[in-house]
Amino acid sequence: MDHAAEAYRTDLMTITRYVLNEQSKYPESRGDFTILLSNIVLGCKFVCTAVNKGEEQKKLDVLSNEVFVKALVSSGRTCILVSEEDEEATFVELSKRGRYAVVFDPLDGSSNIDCGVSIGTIFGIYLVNDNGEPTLDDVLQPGKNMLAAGYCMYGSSCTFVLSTGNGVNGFTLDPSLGEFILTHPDIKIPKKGKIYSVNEGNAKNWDEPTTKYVEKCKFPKDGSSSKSLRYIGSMVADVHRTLLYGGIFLYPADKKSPNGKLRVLYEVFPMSFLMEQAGGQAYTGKQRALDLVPEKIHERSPIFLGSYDDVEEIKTLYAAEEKKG
Ligand code: AFP
Repeated sequence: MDHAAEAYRTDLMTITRYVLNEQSKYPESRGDFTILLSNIVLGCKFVCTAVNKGEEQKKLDVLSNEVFVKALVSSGRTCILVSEEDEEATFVELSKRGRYAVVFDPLDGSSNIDCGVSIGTIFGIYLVNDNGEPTLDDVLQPGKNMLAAGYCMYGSSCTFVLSTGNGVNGFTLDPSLGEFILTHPDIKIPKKGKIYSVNEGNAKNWDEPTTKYVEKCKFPKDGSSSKSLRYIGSMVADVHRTLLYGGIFLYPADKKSPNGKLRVLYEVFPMSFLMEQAGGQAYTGKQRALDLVPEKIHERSPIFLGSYDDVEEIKTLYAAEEKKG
């Protein structure tokens, strides 16, 4: 890389410019999505600053939720919001209503805040076609119907990863400009990886396919090398590493939590959307994750996501288990 040229790069692809470029491919588009996304980006910048100031967890959880709800409602482009922090969905009042439904976790991994581990915001966006009153059915849709999904990671740098259904791109916040600049264009996950990521403390309660898979990661019998274990316990950070380096992230079902821990709408779906867009796969143990049709807004699902070949292996183990009956 020519570092001198990098240091003085003058043709900056900001996230807004990127989304405007994408929008110009659709002549019927009215710029609503660009406005919506700018408001999400604004929320992320605010949370980034608050996280860097070292606010305590409880305060940050509440603050982040407030910031995103206010930014999304005031965008005038949303009709329904589902937040991890709010038990009920928010239906936007008529005068501020738009065509998009946004599902989000304002601050995922927040139990890690007080020790400075990377945390993040995760979001997914649906387009609501009907002109009638919005209903919960507008968000209880399979993840494959999402128009866009992404996350913002608050770590050693602030990174925004976005897919509008046309690949995955990563942007890094330049604090001096206050802008997210495209730094990771067209992210593709390696076809196979060397890392597995799971909370092994739950191993005694796992089902057979998960147990066999993790055993295989540690003691492969086909002559391949063992995989390394990396687990941060903050989904955005674990998924971000998986996306860039390859491998697999697992939050399986177990005897105590038959549906796993992670939430379908604002954890499983957005991350699965990004994985598929980057060339990987996402599987629930029963089906392609994005085909799942949620029945409740805070529903949970087991999830296996990451490099194509690694997820293929776990799918094979579940298929064999099903055959056994
Ligand atoms: P918190 O938001 O309570 O920290 O939970 C984080 C999370 O939802 C997700 O970000 C992690 O991947 C997962 O939980 C970690 O769960 P375990 O602590 O059970 O491994």
